[in-house]
Amino acid sequence: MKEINLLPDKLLTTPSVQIPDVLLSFLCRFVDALVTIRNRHNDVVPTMAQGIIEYKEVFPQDPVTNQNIQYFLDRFYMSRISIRMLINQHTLIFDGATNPVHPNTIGSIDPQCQVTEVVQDAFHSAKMLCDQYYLSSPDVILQEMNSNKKSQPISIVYVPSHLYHMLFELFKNAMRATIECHENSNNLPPIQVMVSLGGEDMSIKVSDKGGGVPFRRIENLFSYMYSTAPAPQIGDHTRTPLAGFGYGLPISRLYAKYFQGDLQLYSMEGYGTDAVIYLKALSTDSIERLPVYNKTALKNYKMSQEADDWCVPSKEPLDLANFKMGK
Ligand code: W6P
Repeated sequence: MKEINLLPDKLLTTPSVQIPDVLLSFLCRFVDALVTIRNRHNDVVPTMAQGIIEYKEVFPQDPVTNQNIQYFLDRFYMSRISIRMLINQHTLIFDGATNPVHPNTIGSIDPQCQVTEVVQDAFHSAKMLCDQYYLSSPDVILQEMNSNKKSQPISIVYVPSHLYHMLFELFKNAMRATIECHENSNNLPPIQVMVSLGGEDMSIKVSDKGGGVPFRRIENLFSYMYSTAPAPQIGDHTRTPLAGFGYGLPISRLYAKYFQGDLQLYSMEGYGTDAVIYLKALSTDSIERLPVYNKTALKNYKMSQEADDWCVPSKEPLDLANFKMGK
């Protein structure tokens, strides 16, 4: 429909090619319907989180349920990211106006997304939250290495809002760790950010000296079940806590994976944590990654109910675990 408007005016105004009013009004109603659908599903993430909280109030957490919830929600939220991306593209492209701040964007895609600008925006927002909550915040040291065009700022084709979401989450976690680890000291070690562009990858490393996380616990940071907890009731609970009570990390990793990237944590307990976002440098590699519902998917739900093929600590079959819980 947008492309029809690119035809010569004299052709567009011929009786045969002219777009009928009913079609134009249908297009408007379609955009309105999309906006309604998008709004209706705004709260899906906290609603599902509440469901898990309610489940945990009644049943103990077990590895099998955790694995199935993880598998389901990763795929469910990946579909959701994709559907909302499509809705956003349609509504942004059909509302006619271009974004005055970023005139080159196509819907939510910026063909020249300035990575360090998004890093600074996300850091600034996290810093404000951190200052509000803890009355202080660490500084940032930002470096970049553009191996393709030395001395030029790094830019990629990307959805800036997705990049912002991931970085904001990493900064909140890095700041919280830094502050809680250096409670009794008056100078906080800065958060270091390295942005690097190669021939295949564009990588962003966020490093904190917040004392790190034991290796055994890293996986739990991405678990929907283990990282769901009711918001803390202590202190000022009109404000949301800085980090650690939500789905920030698993969903940030999905944003990275959505365009064939990834998000990984490398932690050294006792020292600090490096969080790395890997994105594709080339738009030709940034293909949408979507789940498929088939027999393999079905098998994934059944598989975890069989006995583990490694001894100590063994993962027990579901029926045995249930038996032990007295059901
Ligand atoms: C931590 C835990 C964490 C998660 C994500 C990013 C950074 C950090 N630092 O200590």
